This record gives sequence, C-alpha cells and structure tokens, in this order.
Amino acid sequence: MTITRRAMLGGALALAAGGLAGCTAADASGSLISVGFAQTGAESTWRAANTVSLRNALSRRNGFDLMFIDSQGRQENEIAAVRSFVTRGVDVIVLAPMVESGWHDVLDEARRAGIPVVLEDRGIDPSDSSLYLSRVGDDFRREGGLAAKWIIETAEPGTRIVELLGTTGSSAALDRSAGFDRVIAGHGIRILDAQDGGFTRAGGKEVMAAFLEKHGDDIQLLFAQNDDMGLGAIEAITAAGLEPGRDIRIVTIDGTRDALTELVAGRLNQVVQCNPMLGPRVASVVRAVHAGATVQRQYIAADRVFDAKAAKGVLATWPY
Ligand code: GZL
Repeated sequence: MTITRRAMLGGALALAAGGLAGCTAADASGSLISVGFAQTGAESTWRAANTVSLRNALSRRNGFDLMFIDSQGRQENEIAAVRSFVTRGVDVIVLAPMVESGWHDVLDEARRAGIPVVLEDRGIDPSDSSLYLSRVGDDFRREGGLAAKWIIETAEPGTRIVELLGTTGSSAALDRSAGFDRVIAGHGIRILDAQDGGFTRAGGKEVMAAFLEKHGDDIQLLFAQNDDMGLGAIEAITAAGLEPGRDIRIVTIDGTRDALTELVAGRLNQVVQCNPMLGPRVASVVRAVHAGATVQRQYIAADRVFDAKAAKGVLATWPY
C-alpha cells in the first residue's frame, strides 16, 4: 500500500513544518486539514476499534480538524452527516458506508461542492465509483473464501452448516458471501440456513437460538460473518445444552481479542482476520488528497487466519 513519492514528500514536509510549529503537523500552508468522518455506528467490537484508529490518526496533533458523526446504524443519519460536511465546507470527507446503495445524490453534492471523498472500510455500488477518490479497507471476498477453505479442509462432504450473515446490503456481507460461496461450491457442504444477524452479538445470539429451535441436532457447523455474532451464537449454543467448538464447530471473521480468547478456549475453531486499524493509512490518503497528489483507487489491509495455536501466540499483545 504505497502513495506517490510526491505525496509522501509533501506529507513529510508538512509534518516537519508542523513539528516546528509546536507539535501540530499542519499542511504546507500551516493550517489544519478539516475532515468530516461519517461512521456507521458502534454495532461491534470491530467497529469500536476502527473508530479509535481513525480518531487517533485524524487528530489535531497530526494536523487534522476532525468532525466525527456516529450514524447510530441508520443510513439516513449517515447521509445527513455527509450533507452537513458539505454544508460546512470541509476539506475532505471520509465515509464508512453502512450499505452499498443510496449514496449517489449526496456524494454528487460533495463532488459539485469540490469536496473529495475517501471511503474507509466498506464500499459502495460500483456504478457510483466515480464519486470517491479512494477506498481504504479489507478484502471481504478473500475473508469469505478463507472461511470456506477451512471448512472444506476440516469437514466431511455432507456436513450441515448454518450461516450468520452481516448487515443486508453491506459490501462486507455481500462480498464475504460471494467469496464463501465461490470456494464452498462443489464440496458437498449442505447449507441448512442463512440469516442476517446485523453484525451484533445480540443478533447472533437471537438468530442462532432460532436456528437451533428449527434445525436442532442437524447443525454441525456455524459460519458467522463477524466475531460478535459468533460470540452471541456461543451463548445460544451453550444455553441449548450443546458445546460450542465441539458439538457445533464455528468459524468467524474479524480477529478481535474476545474471539481469539474463545479460540484458545476451544469454543471457536477458526478466526479470519479483518484488520480495523485503518486510521494511519486513511490519514495519509487524506493528506495526499488535500495536497492534490494522486492516490490509489484502493488500499487493502493485510489479513491473516488464526487457529488456537496462532491465537495463543499473539493474544497477550493483540491490539484490538
Ligand atoms: C468489516 C466491517 C464489519 C465487521 C463487523 O470491514 O465492515 O462491520 O466485520 C463490523 O464486525 O460491524
């Protein structure tokens, strides 16, 4: 993930200037870069870590004047937040789009106002791709494929699974499903059920309880599209008198500390990382965009997979 040399040099010069001006790294003109950041909400542990990473990186000390709006899980709030940033005339807008659709009008307003948009985390409808300059995030298709790869490597053909899906219409859920379905196809894995658990712990617990009610002992394995839904499912599986990780094996995505802890305890069986620590890269892209430098269309974070042994090795110092 590299930005153009000119942009990096520009950033370095700005940082140097800022350093001389009393620990605030302003831009070349000596002023702060005003950034409006519209976040989806606080639906999961991953989201909380993502918000901390961006707020720390887009700090005053780093040369930014940050306006942060938590959209409380409602797209209408997120659209209103972007519109308010346009009205205020911020220098750059950072958007974590809750779902892929519905962004054309408000992002077109930003374009007409001459305000560049950078996406962080999820993506938007490809037909609107001209309305943002760059996306900083993770490869959701790869994550879904890695979850499926673990299943076909460790489960017999005919294994019966259920899926806890992320927020309907979000690129994270759509692309994880696309990656999972592509890899799992043709291996005789039977998908009994799949339902939106909203990426929340409560949603995972509620939907898993309903799956157990409906399918009972038929369920042999769970794929949860994020850790928090998987952690909620552990509660439901335990309440049903079954042993999570043994009676029902579980693979999740995110790589949060709580999930790695459950992995070591044997209540989860595999965790695919989705790195939330996107702040430093978002800050460098915003700085480059503000300096008029060219940036890549996307910057994809490196993700890895964890089994219990790998989790044990990192847990003591794991950052989120
Ligand atoms: C993925 C992100 C997803 C996480 C969830 O990048 O959009 O949203 O997997 C979070 O935990 O709520």
